[in-house]
Formats: sequence, C-alpha cells, structure tokens
Amino acid sequence: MNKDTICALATPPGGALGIIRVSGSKTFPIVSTICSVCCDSVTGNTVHYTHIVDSDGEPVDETLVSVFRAPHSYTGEDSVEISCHGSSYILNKILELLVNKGCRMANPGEFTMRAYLNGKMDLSQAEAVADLIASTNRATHHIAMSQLRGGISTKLSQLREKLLKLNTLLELELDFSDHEDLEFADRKELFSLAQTIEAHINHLAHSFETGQALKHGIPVAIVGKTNVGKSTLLNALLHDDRAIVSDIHGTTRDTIEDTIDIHGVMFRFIDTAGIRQTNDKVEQIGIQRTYQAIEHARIVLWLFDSTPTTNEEAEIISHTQGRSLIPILTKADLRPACCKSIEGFDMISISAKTGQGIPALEQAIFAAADIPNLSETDVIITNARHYDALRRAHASIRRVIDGLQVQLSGDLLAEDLRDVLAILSEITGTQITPQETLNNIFSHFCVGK
Ligand SMILES: Nc1nc2c(ncn2[C@@H]2O[C@H](COP(=O)(O)OP(=O)(O)O)[C@@H](O)[C@H]2O)c(=O)[nH]1
Ligand SMILES: [Mg+2]
Repeated sequence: MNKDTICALATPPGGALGIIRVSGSKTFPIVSTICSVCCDSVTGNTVHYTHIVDSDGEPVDETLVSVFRAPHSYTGEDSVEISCHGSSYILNKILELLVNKGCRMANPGEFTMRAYLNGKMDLSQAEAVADLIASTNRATHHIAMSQLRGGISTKLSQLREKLLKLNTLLELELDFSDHEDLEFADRKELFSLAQTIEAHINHLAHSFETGQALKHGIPVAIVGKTNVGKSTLLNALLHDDRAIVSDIHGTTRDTIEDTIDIHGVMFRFIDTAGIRQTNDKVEQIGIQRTYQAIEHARIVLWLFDSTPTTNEEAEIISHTQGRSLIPILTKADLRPACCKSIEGFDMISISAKTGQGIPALEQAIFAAADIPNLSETDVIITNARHYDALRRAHASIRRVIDGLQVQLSGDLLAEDLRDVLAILSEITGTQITPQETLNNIFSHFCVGK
C-alpha cells in the first residue's frame, strides 16, 4: 500500500468555504508546520481554530482544522480536514504549502481507496460513495445509502454462507474419495439449495434493469399524431419552454429529451415527431426515431385530441407491447371530455394549457413505473461491475444445478461452486482484488474523495 501522505481539495471551487483533506502517516507533523495546532498531541475527532501561515510566517487564512486519529478516520489513517475560505488563491496556497512540506496531491478516489484497503469499508460500499455523491434524487440517494450501509454485502454474505456450507460437505467427500460410495453432501439438499441460490442471484441481477432506469431516468416516450400537443405537454411537465410548440404540423422532427423528478424518482421524457404519412425526408427519419423511442421506453404516453381511429389504436397498441401505455386526451380546455374510452386502459384527460389533469398524469406515470418500495430493504443493483459478476455467478450456479441433474462427480461440482464463491466475493472485494480493477473503479471518483 502506498505510504505517501496525500492532500486534495474536497469541495467544488467557487463556494464560500473550501475543505482540504490530508491523509497518511505524516499528516500530523506536516499540518503542524503550517498552523499552530500540535496535531500529534491533541485528542482525535476534535476541531481547532487556527491561522494557516506560509513559510515566511505570513497568515494565509483563518481556518478550522479537524483532527482524526488512525484508525478512527474516513481512510483509517491519521487525517486532517482544513476548513478555510473558498478563495481559489487561499486553497491553492494551502495545497502548495502542504506539497512543499511533503504531501503528494491525491489521485481521484484515493482517499476512498485507502478506506477500502484499510478495511474501513468493502468494495461495494466504496463504490456506493461515488454513487452517493452523484445522486440527484430520492431514489438514487436511497439506493446509494443502502449500499453504503452494506445492503449488497449483507445479501451476498448470506448467499456465500449457504454456498460455503455446500462446498465444505463436497470437499469432505473428496478427502475420503477412496471410500467410493461415501456421500456427505445429500444431493437432494444440495439441489434445492443450489436452486434457492440461483433464484437469489437472478433476483439481484434482474434488479439491475430497475437500478439503471432509476440512475439514468425512467424513459417515457410522448407519442401521437402531429399537433395533438406533445411538445406542449413536455413543456408543461418541465415547467419550461424546452420544445418548440406551433400549430404547424410536423414542427418536432427530432426527439427531444429532458428529465424531471416525480415523487423523488427521475423520469426521462422523450418528445417525438408526430406520426403521420409524409413525403418530407427529414420528418420521415424523425418518425422512425419515434418508433425507436417507443422501443426503448418503459412508459408510453399516447396523446390524441379527438377519438383515435381503430387503425391508429391498433397500431399504437401493437407497437407498445411490453410497455406501460397511458392514453391521454389532450386540449380538454377546448371541449368537454367526450372521447370514448380505450378498452383495457385508464384514459386521462388533460389540458397542458391550463394544467388540468397534469397532477393526475404525474401520479399515473409514477404508478406505471412500478418502482419497488424504496423503504424496503430490498437490494437494487445499479453497478455494471456487480451486474457482470452476478451474470457470471449465475452461469456457474447453473452448471452446478445441471451437474447435479446428471449426477456429476463431487470434484467437478466443487469446482463450479468455488467459481460462484470467487465471483461473489469480487463484488465486495473480500478476495484479493487486482490493482488494475481497483484503479479502474477509483479513477471514476472525484479528487478529494
Ligand atoms: N387550447 C389548447 N391548445 C393546445 C394545448 N396543447 C397544445 N395546444 C396547441 O396545439 C398546437 C400544437 O401543439 P404542439 O405541442 O406543438 O403539438 P405536437 O405537434 O404534438 O408537439 C399548438 O398551437 C398548441 O398551442 C392545450 O392543452 N389546449
Ligand atoms: Mg411537437
């Protein structure tokens, strides 16, 4: 492990205050040379008012210095946080002083990497720190917090315990392999346990789709004929003039996307070119993109301003199979709700102009997203690295199950089981993680974290 003492700015530039972090074995002697706090002799977890001074003894800033003594710090090492004024001159000056006294500027994520290497958190928790910093709404915040508190690790360690029990019994058999018919591991029990584990792994892997949707915004396509009010609805939902609205047919030719937060969940709305027969080449491409948007959407808002024809209805319904379809009658301010209902769907009547029906529509969109209850302890996978590991673990446990069905010998079963165990511990990093993987994970962090 790198023994350098590292420093970095932990706050974004431009604020009233800035925080500089220092961590490593030389933290206390180094910081003590630039201020009057004798870090070595003060109690850990204490805050001290002091002036930072430059090498000529000239004051640089009035600051608060927080002292954390190993192992009771974020990184597990001796650490200090200097809160100073946010001037870029002051911040650079203090960093320069620290570097001159023997610190090295930290790499992205290096503080968190040290926290992981010092056993303060496992790998999935360290990754959750980056997600927590990036979270922009209640849902992503909740998932990151749950992962940071060890949600995924707890779930995986439960699975690993079950697997280890199986594996021990199989290994025991191998030790007594000269007694041919000796079976310690009851094959029936093995089979049902392997199936339970497969179901658990499957469940976790499937949550990735929801996790991705929550992280990047649940895709909602707004579709319908030209001039039914699609762009007006997008603007009403966004409370912004994002898309051009006009009574000229075919105004929106490309897809326009933006995100909004509904009840703490991020939705990504895609306004599309209206569907109609046209000879305009650009508009035709736009219409193709409308169909692509429907394909990638989880929810489709189908807008019409008069009773849709049977053909239109059939076409939309066939194109939106497997997605939640919400039929919407627009421009309710122009006429009383007169449209016949669409069989099998709850139709909503709105006026983007007056705002009538918009809250009900937002409610319907939220319900259609079918978000798992975020207050439950259910773990949601959002990380592609975890998803990849789970898929490989699934393939290996599948081999165990298939092997049991064809009465494969204990040694071959044990090999596949060991694979599953190794893959699952990749996620939490409980087995030795190659430096390259660590660098890859932590390089996505911001400097100072
Ligand atoms: N009265 C009324 N007019 C609307 C409403 N929504 C849209 N419009 C009008 O319908 C025309 C087409 O709207 P637009 O949003 O561009 O439709 P798009 O082609 O489906 O995107 C514009 O003149 C809008 O002002 C509404 O709720 N009430
Ligand atoms: Mg439009």
